[in-house]
Amino acid sequence: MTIKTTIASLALLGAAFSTAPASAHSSLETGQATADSMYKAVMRVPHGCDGKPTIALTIDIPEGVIATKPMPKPGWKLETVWGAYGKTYDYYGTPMSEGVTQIRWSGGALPDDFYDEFVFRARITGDLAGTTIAFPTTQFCPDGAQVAWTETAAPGQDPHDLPHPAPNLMVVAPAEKSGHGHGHGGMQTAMADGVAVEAPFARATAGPARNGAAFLTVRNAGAEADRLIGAKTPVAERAELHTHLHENGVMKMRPVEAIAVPAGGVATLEPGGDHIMMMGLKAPLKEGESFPLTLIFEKAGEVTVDVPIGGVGAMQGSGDSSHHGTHDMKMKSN
Ligand SMILES: [Cu+2]
Repeated sequence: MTIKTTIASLALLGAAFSTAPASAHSSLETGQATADSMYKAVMRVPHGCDGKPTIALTIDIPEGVIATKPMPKPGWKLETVWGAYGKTYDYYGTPMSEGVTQIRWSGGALPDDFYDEFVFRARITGDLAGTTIAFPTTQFCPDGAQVAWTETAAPGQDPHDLPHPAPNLMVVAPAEKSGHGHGHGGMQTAMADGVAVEAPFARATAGPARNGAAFLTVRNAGAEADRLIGAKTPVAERAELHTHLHENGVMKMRPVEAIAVPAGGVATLEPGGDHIMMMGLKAPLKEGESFPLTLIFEKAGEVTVDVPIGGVGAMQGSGDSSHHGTHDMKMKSN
């Protein structure tokens, strides 16, 4: 393969270029999905054909992936091939025995120097829990040539040795959604998919304040980075992810889209830093009470914790503070 640097195309692509994968293989942006849930697949195609544009692309949908819906792409014609599934699946109470088995985008052009993404949504059925599935993907070129990402590893073979591996998706069993708090010194813990939420607390609200803040620590024992992407609670109209910024010597709060939780690392939401902002409280937050708060993670899904309410200026949970940071966590990582 030749390496070309085209200054004009780099400038044109701007920020989008920085998200191009390091590998030149076609791959799924999110390589892990939960069984019995909807999955948004973003197929990343890092180049066209060898020196020529890719003018069509197909993705084969494996058995057990149902209710597949591709996203139309401007400049490309979208077609689907339907076929019978190997069995009848239950789709929210409706039997489903056939559906999309291949998606085809055509009539567009992905120049060899560029990167593009092709998107679809599908339900990953429970049958696939604990397996790795492949989405064979083929790029078609103007002269009838193809770049086929369709190889799967034979038993005992390292998939990294394949020159053109099919994009893979690892399917994990559904996470335990019921956070089981162990009331150890006031500490609450809940976990899903290797992500543990520790020591949540909120500050009591003063007088008529209609907004409140909650703080907690997220520990990620998994091998993959995750992101906290939202929160909800029945005690407020909405909950936002916020951070604090220093601007001209003034501390300001800003909503943020997500809070990163690095693989094997921790995200700390604490006073003066990142926090969960609860807007439109339905009642004041009273010291000594608690409320449920659901945290939404990009990969681990939803985790609900019970948040104890401390004083107006609380800096940590109301439990025995000597346990803070020394608490032994039990983690489930699957
Ligand atoms: Cu805030």
